[in-house]
Amino acid sequence: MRSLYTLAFVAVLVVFASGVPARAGGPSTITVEQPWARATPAGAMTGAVYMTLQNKSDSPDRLAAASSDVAAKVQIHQMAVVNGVMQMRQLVNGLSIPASGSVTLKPGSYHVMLIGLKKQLIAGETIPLTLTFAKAGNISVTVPIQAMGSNPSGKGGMGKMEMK
Ligand SMILES: [Cu+2]
Repeated sequence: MRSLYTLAFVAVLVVFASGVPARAGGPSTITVEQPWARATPAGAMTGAVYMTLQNKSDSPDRLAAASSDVAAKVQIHQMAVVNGVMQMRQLVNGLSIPASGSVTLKPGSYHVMLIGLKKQLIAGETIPLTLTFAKAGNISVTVPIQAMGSNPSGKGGMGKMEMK
């Protein structure tokens, strides 16, 4: 009786342990590291989300689309200096992530653009974001909101950008 009890206990442990690797979003070849959104001033209609996308597979993948409950539309954007003016444009074909490589979305560069914000992004809160990859499929992440001053370069605020 005692050994049977022990056996049952071990079986429960095994089931529990095997369930652990199944994270939200399932086992994926893509990991989303250090996602963060920049806090917005009251009344702002747009916001930006940054992160590092790590591709653990030996074939390239592509961030094709994104969505969030807090924005009417979510696009993948790139910022670049064109004729001395910082501009941003939508990457209509998405953002490529090299095989066994990574891409970092950061201020002044690639970002996920929230358009038609339904609420102010307040530091300390979080927003949901679903990323759609060509191969890895959908990955949902919870994105912490950080203060507006958290741009490492201290320049290139969203207010200075020109929409192309
Ligand atoms: Cu943008």
